[in-house]
Amino acid sequence: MAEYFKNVPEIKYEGPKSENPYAYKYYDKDRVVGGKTMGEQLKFAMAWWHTLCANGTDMFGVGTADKTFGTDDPMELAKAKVYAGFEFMHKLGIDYFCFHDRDIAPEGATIEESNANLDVIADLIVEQQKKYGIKCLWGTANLFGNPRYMHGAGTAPNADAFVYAAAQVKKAMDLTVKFGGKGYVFWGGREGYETLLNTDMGLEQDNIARLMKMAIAYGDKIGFDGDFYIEPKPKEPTKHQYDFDSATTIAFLTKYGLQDRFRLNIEANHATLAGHTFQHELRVARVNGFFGSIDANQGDTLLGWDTDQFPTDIYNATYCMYEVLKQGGFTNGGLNFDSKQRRGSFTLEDTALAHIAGMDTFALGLLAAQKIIDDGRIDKFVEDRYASWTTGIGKSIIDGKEDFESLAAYAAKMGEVTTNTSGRQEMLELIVNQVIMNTLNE
Ligand code: XUL
Ligand code: CO
Repeated sequence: MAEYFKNVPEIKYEGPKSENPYAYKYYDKDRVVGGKTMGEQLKFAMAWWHTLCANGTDMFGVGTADKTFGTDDPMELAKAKVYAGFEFMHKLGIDYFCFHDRDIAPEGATIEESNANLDVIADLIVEQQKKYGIKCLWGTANLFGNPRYMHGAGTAPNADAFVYAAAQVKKAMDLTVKFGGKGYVFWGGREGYETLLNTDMGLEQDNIARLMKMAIAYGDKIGFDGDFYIEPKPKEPTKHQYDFDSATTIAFLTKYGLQDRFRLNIEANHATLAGHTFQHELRVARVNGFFGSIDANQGDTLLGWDTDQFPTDIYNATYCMYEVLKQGGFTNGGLNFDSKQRRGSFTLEDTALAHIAGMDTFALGLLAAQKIIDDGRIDKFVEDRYASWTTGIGKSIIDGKEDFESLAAYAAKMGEVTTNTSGRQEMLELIVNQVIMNTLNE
């Protein structure tokens, strides 16, 4: 069988001192961290669309990378991508993949033709899954690329576009179940608006909730026992997207009674675009019971668009893995690299090196996050900071024993607040630095 990533060897763990670019310095898959192996804690997934399809095309120029895998026939190319993708995941030790329907097989002239193309490729994917023991993390439908979705899919003003979207989601869910996927993602790239002058916002949101309810009902019929996810993003491609950020999305899910089956798929670069940190978005999801899965990339804070870069920022990875560990780890979710190499890094070797860099960054983040927890100083500081809620008047408020009258009387007796203590932000930041440095020097 053809080898596609010819210059990429099987990537092994060689430790932090290794200078071999084709080796992991921190990702030691079987090492136990926080009660699970690194492989189980991190659950890395390859994004079919970026890794196998993205060729560096941007608004100003054609592709720079050759992702034709030796053929220009659309179905032959789809098959070649299956072989190339599994070879790649196997070589890197990546156990999961994520896909859109249109990444894996070309769209035909009719729904039937598109679905027939999908069926051919899906059988090949299942064959390769068995061969390599690789799983599907989540599936989704591309409801944004085709011109039929120019005004949206689940939020389209034109009911026919909604109908087509429902048909596509149905098939994408069938495929997800066929691949054993435990997640189904809704990312609403066109589910938003450009101007309120032509938009019925209330109806649009009611309708996409209807689409999601139909997905839950259909999932129950076909035995989908995983999680549905919404992937918040504030803008791009539409000016304003309804799933702006975690908080907005949680309000939407709660309003429409979708909270039992839906969780969030948080993407680092989408957090940046919403003006939040990645950790903020994860924390909002976690404390409200909506933590699900992660698209692990990074943006450039100087740019206002979704650069989908491979993650190399140790702080962000550490803070992210801190949230994951505090959550008790992933259940159905994992870390999907919704990331692409830069346009100038145009070789297949770069595709591998970019993943290695991203995986090592998150492995280091996991090690540092576990160390922060084991070290205990940060958690202890937070606990002490809220100690006034565990005794006296604080406890009494939490126990529901107080009201405005009793508190006004208490305040009159108490007088001015004299019990504030320093927030010690700089000291805490230094502790994080110290722990990360110790992790690096281990
Ligand atoms: C786009 C994005 C998507 C979703 C899946 O910004 O993140 O690739 O992850 O549709
Ligand atoms: Co994403």
